[in-house]
Amino acid sequence: MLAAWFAVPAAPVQAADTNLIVNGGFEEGLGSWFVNNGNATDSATLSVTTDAYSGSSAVLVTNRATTGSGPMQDLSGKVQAGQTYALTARIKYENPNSPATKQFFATMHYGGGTYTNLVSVTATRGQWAQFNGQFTIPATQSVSTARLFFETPWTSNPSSDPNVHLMDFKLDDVSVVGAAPPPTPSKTIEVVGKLPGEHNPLIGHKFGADGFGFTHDGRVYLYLTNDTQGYAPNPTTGVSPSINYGNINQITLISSTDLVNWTDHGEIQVAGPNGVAPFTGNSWAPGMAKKVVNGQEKFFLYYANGGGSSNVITGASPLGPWTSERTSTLIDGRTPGAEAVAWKFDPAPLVDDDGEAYLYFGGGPAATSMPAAERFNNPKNLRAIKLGSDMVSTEGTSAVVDAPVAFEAAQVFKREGKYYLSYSSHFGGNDFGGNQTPLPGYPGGGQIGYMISDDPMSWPKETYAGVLFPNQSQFFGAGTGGNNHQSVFEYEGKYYFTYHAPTLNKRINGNTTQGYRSPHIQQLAFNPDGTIQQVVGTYAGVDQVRNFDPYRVFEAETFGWSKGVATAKVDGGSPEFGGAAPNLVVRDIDNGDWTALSSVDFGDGAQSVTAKVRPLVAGGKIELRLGGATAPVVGTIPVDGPLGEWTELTAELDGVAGVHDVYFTYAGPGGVDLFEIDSWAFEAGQPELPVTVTVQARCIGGKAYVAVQARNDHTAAVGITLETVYGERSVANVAPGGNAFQQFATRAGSVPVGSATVRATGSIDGEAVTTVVTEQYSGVDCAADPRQAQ
Ligand SMILES: [Ca+2]
Ligand SMILES: [Ca+2]
Ligand SMILES: [Ca+2]
Repeated sequence: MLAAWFAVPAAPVQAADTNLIVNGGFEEGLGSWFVNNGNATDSATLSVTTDAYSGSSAVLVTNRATTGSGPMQDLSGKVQAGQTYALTARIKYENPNSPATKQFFATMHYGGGTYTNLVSVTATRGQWAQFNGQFTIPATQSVSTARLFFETPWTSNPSSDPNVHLMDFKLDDVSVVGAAPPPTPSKTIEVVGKLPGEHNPLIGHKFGADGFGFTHDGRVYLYLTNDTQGYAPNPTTGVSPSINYGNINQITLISSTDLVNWTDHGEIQVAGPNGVAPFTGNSWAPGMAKKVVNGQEKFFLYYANGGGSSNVITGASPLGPWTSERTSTLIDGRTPGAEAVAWKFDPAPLVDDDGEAYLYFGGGPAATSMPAAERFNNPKNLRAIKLGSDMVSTEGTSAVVDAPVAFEAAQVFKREGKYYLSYSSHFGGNDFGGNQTPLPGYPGGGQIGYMISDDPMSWPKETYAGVLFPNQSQFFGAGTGGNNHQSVFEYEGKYYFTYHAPTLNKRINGNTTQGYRSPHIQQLAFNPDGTIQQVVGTYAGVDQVRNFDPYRVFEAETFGWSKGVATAKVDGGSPEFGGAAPNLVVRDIDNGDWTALSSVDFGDGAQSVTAKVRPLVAGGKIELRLGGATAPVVGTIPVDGPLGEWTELTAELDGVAGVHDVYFTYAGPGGVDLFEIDSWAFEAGQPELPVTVTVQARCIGGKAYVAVQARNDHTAAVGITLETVYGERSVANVAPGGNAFQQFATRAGSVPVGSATVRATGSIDGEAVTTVVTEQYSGVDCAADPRQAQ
C-alpha cells in the first residue's frame, strides 16, 4: 500500500500525453514552421533571432500583411476531435510605436474558412508574455486539416494602422501537450484485388476513379481521382467508412506501355494548403492535354475544384514537375455562358489537329426555369468553351452541349475528322424535374451516352448517337452501381475506353462497397458508319499490347498483379524515368506477399536479375517464379545487405527464357516488414552461335589422330577455330551448313582421353559474338585396337 500522505492527483496522470509540436523552441531554426497561408493575402517573413526566451534562438516574424500573418505548424493527423490539449508559448513585441499592451491569439485553421482561437494572451510591449491555457476540440470538428498559428486579433483593414495590427513579434517555447496522435491505420490492401490473368481493374494495390487516358511518346498515362486518400479500413473489421470526396485533393497517376503492367507514379498534391494550386481545395475528375506554347512543350492537367469550379496546373512532362500559372480558378461563376450551370466541374480538354484547344465541363441540376420534361430530357447542363493559346485561359463564351439526359463527365475525342462527345447520364429525381421516362432513344439513368459532331463547339441534341456504355453494375453486379466517368484515348492505332467500377472495393468487402472506385479499360470498336459498338465491361479487360522487356532498369512499382504490398514516394528521382520524375518504392512487404509482371519476354535467356532493395530485417529473400506465385523457384536473391540501407543484390539465373508471367515472391520472418524495393534489372545471357561439334580419336596406319569437326548451324557465315593439344586450325567464313574439319596428327600410337575446343566467331542481330564449345574424346591405343581406320 502507498503511504497515506501521498497526495492523490486531481486527475489521473495521462501517461500517453505528449508534446505534439516539433521544434517548438526554434533551436533547430525554422524547421517544421512556415507562414500561415490560409488566405491568399496572408504573408510574412520568418527568421531566426538570438533574442530567445530560452535556449539560443526564437523566431522573428516581420513583413506581416494581415493580422493572420504569423508562424504556423501543421498538426493534421496529430490532434483528435473531442480531446483537450494544454498550450503554452512565449511571445514578445517591441515596436516602440505599438500600443503598450497587445492581445495575441493561438489559432487553429481547420481548412476552408474554419478558424478557432484556442488560447489568448495580452502582452506588455518589450516583455515576454506567456500563453498558458487549454483548449478542447469539439467532437464534431473535422480535424483532417488542423494547422496551429499565432496572430493578432482580426480587423478588416490592418494596414490602416500597422503599428497596432501588423507589428513584428517573436515567438519561443511553443508546446501543445495532449493525447498522443492515433496510430495511422494501415491502408494496405491485403487481398488480391486484380486476379492473375485478368486485366481489370488495372491495379490491385490502390483505388482510383474518373480515369483520363493520355498518350505521349509511346506511353499511356492514366490520371485518376485519388479515391485511396480517405480510405481508412477499420483495423478490426477491414471495412472503411464511405468515401468522402471532400477530402480528396490529390490526383493519382499510373502509366503503361502494354495496358496490363502499370507503373505507379504516386499522387500529385494538386490542391489544399500544400498543393500546386493552394487556392483550390479539391482535385476530382482530371483531364490532360499537351501543347507547344511559345516553343515549349507543356502538359496541362485540368481538374474539378469540388463542384463549384475547375482549374488547371502545368507540367514540364506528363509526370511533372507541376506549377500553377493561375492564381484563381479557370472555370467558375465568371465564365461567360456557364452562369446557369450548377456544377462547373469535370473539365476535359481537347487539342485539335490545328492546334486550337477546347474545354468541356459542367453538370448537375437543370435550371428550374425549364419545363419539367425539358429539365429531364435536355437539361443543357454541359458546356464547351475555347481555351486560350496558353491553355490556362478561356476565350469567348461557352456553348451549350445539349446532351440528352445529361448529368456530368463530358469528354471529347476526334476520329477520322469527326468529334465524339461522351458523357454520363443522370438518374432523374427532383434535380431533373422529377422521375420521368426518357424520350424514345434517349439514355436511361447512369449510362454513358455519346454524340457525333463535325464541329467541336456545336452539340445540338440531334448529334446524339446512342449509349456507349450501360451502367457498370450490369457487368460487375451488386454494389458496383452509381454514376460513371469515362474517357476515350487512342494508342497505337486502337481506341480505348476508360471507366471505373468499385471492383477492388468489392473484392475486399464482399458485396458491400463504400464507394472506392477502381480504373478499368476496354477496347472500343467502331461500325463502318462511324458509330460505336456498345462497350461490354469485363474483368478480362484489354489484350496486352506488347510483351514486357526485362533487360533494362525498371521500377519495382511496375506490376500486372500484386498481393499485400503498398507503395510510397521517396526522394531522389526515378531510376527509370529520370531525376525530375517522382519515384516510388514497394513497401509493406510481408512474408507471402508478391508482385508479378505479365508476359515478360526473356528471349534466348536471362543471365541474372538485380534488385535495388532496402533490407529491414535479416533473413529476407526474393524468389523468382514463372507462371504463378507457387510455381517452382528459378532464382533466389538473399536480401542480406546492411539493414536500412539501399543496396543492389543480384541472383544468377539459368534456363529463364521465352515469354512468362514473372512472380517475385517475398519470404522471411513473419509479422514484420521484410524490405523495400525500388527497381529491378534483368541481364540477358550472352547469345550463342549454334555450332555442332564432333570429336573423335582414331587410328590411321597405326598412328593416333584426333579428328575435330564443327558444323555452322547459324544463318550467316562464321569463323571457326579448332584447337587440341596436338595443334590448332582456323577456318574463316564457314558458310551456313558448312563444316570446319581437321585431323590432328599425334605422332603416337595411342592418345589418352582429352578434349577439343571449338571457337566460333560471328554476329547475332548486329552484335559480335564468340561462342566456345569444349567437347571430350575417348582415348585410343592403335596397337591394341583392331579397328584400324583406312
Ligand atoms: Ca528557444
Ligand atoms: Ca503486406
Ligand atoms: Ca522505384
